[in-house]
Amino acid sequence: MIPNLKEPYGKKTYRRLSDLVEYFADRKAVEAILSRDNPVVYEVYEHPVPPEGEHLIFATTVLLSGKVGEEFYFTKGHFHTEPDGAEVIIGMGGTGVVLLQDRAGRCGEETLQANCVVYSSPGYAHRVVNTSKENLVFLSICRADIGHDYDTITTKGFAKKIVEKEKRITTE
Ligand code: M6P
Ligand code: ZN
Repeated sequence: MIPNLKEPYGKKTYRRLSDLVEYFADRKAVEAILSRDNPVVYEVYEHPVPPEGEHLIFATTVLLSGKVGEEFYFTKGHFHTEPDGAEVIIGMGGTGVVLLQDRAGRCGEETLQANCVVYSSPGYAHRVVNTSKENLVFLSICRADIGHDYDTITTKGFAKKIVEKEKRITTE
């Protein structure tokens, strides 16, 4: 049984659609939503620890259900740097996909759901996508001195998109 680490937590971060403008493929759909609203896409609950290799970051993310155009809600996604360590992602509720992409741009995908573990090896960027109608909740664990590289994803993106077409979940 995996404990629900939403409580206690020391830090809560909201990521709204306005924080993700450059990540979604359909910019018109982004602007149309933002003209009415600025929905929360995900929340990260973190227990702060010293940024040292002996410690572990553990964070619970609640990724809401929704789409921007055809594309399902996702986390920004990032590589790790110096050290480029691994991350363990444990599903706690809902259903989705983890995109795992190496620096050469090769992208794989693994299912994430309750009681299921996805391992992001060193050298791989990870993005979680919620393909369900409920919240996708997952716990992530990695070493606390890990560096985060978001720039490579904002400039190059992921090679795969998870979309809904004619009511079917499809990878493009
Ligand atoms: C997981 C971990 C966290 C990350 C969060 C949101 O919980 O990878 O480190 O902050 O997902 O993902 P991102 O940082 O890519 O927005
Ligand atoms: Zn990570």
